[in-house]
Amino acid sequence: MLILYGSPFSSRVNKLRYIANHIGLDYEHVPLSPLKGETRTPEYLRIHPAGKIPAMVDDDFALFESMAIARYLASKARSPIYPEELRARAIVDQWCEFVTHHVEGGMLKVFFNRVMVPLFKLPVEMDTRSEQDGLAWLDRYLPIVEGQLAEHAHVAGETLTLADFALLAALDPAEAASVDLAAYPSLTDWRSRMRGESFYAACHARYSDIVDAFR
Ligand SMILES: N[C@@H](CCC(=O)N[C@@H](CS)C(=O)NCC(=O)O)C(=O)O
Repeated sequence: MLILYGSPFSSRVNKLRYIANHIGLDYEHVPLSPLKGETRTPEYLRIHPAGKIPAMVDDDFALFESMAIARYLASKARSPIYPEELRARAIVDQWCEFVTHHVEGGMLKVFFNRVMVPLFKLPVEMDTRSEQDGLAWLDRYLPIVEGQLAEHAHVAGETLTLADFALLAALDPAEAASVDLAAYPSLTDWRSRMRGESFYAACHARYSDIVDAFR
């Protein structure tokens, strides 16, 4: 049995749920929350030694790090969202890395400071410098993704790949974090197409609904 662990508050968890739904994998979702201490049990620490989400168990095989899990799921299903041809796969990996480090990295700095710190009364001060840094990252890196989507139907070219799921999940916190994406019309169009897909609706209508449920 395939089990995906992690709260739907985590966009990295949702990335894997979108992928598993798209591929049509039979899986169980166990929505453990780090904020409730549910990822610090001895059982879970055997799956993820740092007590983070997401993590996955496939029968007797455990894995953590969301992109490693994403690649495992797609490869297991031999899905075209992770092409086997060397150069096609390298291009998908390139965009997955770019999106994860720069776009997700920027968005999470903003989301953490604007939403998570006040919402969960975290024992840290809102860090304006980190928030502004996140916005600067988005200002620097989103135009590059916009340029790619102005020329191609998908992030890594003309077909749906892991890079689309990585970007979709990375951008999910935008509304909740008041990050305006209107300056990026091709990205906005791509995003509404992706959010209209059944793999997304099987998780939620909008990610902001998940955040609002905690308000
Ligand atoms: N690079 C990791 C990041 C994992 C991560 O930091 N997850 C967050 C939630 S999105 C978490 O578990 N935070 C709680 C903690 O650090 O204890 C991945 O992509 O899986």
